[in-house]
Amino acid sequence: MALMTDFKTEYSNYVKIVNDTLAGYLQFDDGPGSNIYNAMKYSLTAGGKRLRPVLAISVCDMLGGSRQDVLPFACALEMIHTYSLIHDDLPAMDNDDYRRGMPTNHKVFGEAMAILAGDALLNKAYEIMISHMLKRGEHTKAFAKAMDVIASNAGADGMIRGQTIDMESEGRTISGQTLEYMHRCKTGALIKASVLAGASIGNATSSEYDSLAKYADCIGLAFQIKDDIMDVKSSLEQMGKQAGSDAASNKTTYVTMFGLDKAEQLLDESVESAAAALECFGNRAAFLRELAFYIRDRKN
Ligand code: GRG
Repeated sequence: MALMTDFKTEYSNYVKIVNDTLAGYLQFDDGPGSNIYNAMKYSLTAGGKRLRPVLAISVCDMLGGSRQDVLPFACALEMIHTYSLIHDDLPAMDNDDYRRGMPTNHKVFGEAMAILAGDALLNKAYEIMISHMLKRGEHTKAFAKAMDVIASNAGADGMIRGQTIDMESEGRTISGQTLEYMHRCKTGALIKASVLAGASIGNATSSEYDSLAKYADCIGLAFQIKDDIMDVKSSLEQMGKQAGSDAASNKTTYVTMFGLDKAEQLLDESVESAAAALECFGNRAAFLRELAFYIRDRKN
């Protein structure tokens, strides 16, 4: 299915709102130590699809929620995602030289500053969410619920757990079950947090929340399978990072485990299931439905 032009325009509009809002959060003076902001800004403004904030905002939009309220949470999600990429690229982890088409943070600012930039982005994310909650003084429960889902999915039972399994399984054979669990944590958890934060701020009913959780699980899986497929099929130019890095580090992926054809079939199935999970929203979910196909058809 070809992507609708409307979808691409709508997606770019969301990205613009996110980028403009992020810029506002990174104003700084040039006093001692302000270089930390240069390092944070470098990775945060290096590009990227902005998938997580786009998910949070579009889910909230679909439910008729407030843009003003969802934006700080959307930006916080992008900051958490960017911190994870900076740390993932460090010599102690994946030791990557390129990210988002540019030299990695530690290549430009040095390893110690890259660690701090990741830490500072993580902190900034919570500063932004908490200060928005305090400023608004109403809907506190919805904001707290969004923060709870973000914190738990980004932490030791979510993204960081996935990264731990990834590190520990390098060079070893893992089962299909462990592979799926690893990706559900490492990649899927923050994607799910993005969808559910948007759902909380948009005041989803409990059945809407459950449908969106199902959608999020399916696109999270699809995202990872596509990532694995691109790792064998794409070039550095397309991906903005070294292609073939999974094979080089002897990692189990959907492609090494199932072969390319089966991985592509699993990808199609996850995207179809994601679309099916949105049925209860009817036409209101057109953008989110297209987004699932975008995840399958993306080139980077
Ligand atoms: C170091 C705490 C810690 C966690 C790292 C997210 C992660 C866990 C590592 C990133 C490594 C990686 C390539 C994971 C596969 C999927 C993924 C998250 C890709 C990058 O996300 P995109 O494609 O990136 O949304 P952009 O640059 O578009 O935002």
